[in-house]
Amino acid sequence: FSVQAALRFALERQQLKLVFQPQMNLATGQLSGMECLIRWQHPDMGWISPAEFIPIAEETGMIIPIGHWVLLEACRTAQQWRAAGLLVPKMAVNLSVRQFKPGVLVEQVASVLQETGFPAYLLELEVTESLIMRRINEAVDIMNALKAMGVTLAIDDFGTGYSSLSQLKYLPLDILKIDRSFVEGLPCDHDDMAIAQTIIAMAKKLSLSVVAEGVETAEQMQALHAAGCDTIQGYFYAKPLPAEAMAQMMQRV
Ligand code: G
Ligand code: G
Ligand code: MN
Ligand code: NA
Repeated sequence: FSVQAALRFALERQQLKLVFQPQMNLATGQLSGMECLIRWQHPDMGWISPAEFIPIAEETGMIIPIGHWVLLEACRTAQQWRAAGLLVPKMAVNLSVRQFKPGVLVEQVASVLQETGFPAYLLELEVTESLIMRRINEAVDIMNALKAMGVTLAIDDFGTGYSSLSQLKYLPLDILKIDRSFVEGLPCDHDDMAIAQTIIAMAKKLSLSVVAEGVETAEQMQALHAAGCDTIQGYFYAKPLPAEAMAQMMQRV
């Protein structure tokens, strides 16, 4: 019984679930967005982290049906919230490199938006640096097509890959997410502080909005705010939540 078969089984038997992590706008203190994260609830092994199974899903190609399910389930859930009269903020969905295929991804996003009725302007897609740098030419075309549909684009785990902001200026990005490894040491670690301040200042000059990940303390939040960061995500504000708990954080229209 291979892991690939187990993943296919998991998808068919509804063992895959989505959780939603709220994001807070630092200027207003209000909910301003959320990131959708996958979980595997295995009947014997309990919760399995995506850090463990996403790489296997990528190797085996299972990321294609799983990625489609994530997008569809996320948009369907968020559209149900809207239909129930909730003020739904922007929702970010993670994409992996294997999903970034010409002739596949753009069509898939368009069909999911059409099928669910979820508006493109509320959908944000997160891509990692390594993804973009590995397939820069294809990536630019796909990203331009997604932008043209009205989707927001974010670069995830920024600072952990090989790209520089000078390369990023050629990409149609809207948001840069600072990796939590640089947030961890704030505000005491001078190197982390310098890196975070530099990333934020340069992102601003490129007109990108900045989301800091993994914010766990008030001190980290204050340091990021002072450095000009727009938005935070992390345990300090909220953990990734089941759909019902996420809905409770939203106001009524
Ligand atoms: O939420 P957690 O820390 O367990 O996530 C671990 C990793 O799995 C993160 O890098 C996150 O980006 C990734 N991940 C979570 N959900 C998805 C998803 O739906 N698709 C992809 N490709 N990666 C995801
Ligand atoms: O790689 P990506 O940024 O997509 O994944 C975000 C991951 O970070 C998720 O797995 C999520 O569970 C995790 N995460 C979210 N907030 C915090 C936090 O405050 N601290 C830590 N250590 N991890 C977090
Ligand atoms: Mn992410
Ligand atoms: Na990240």
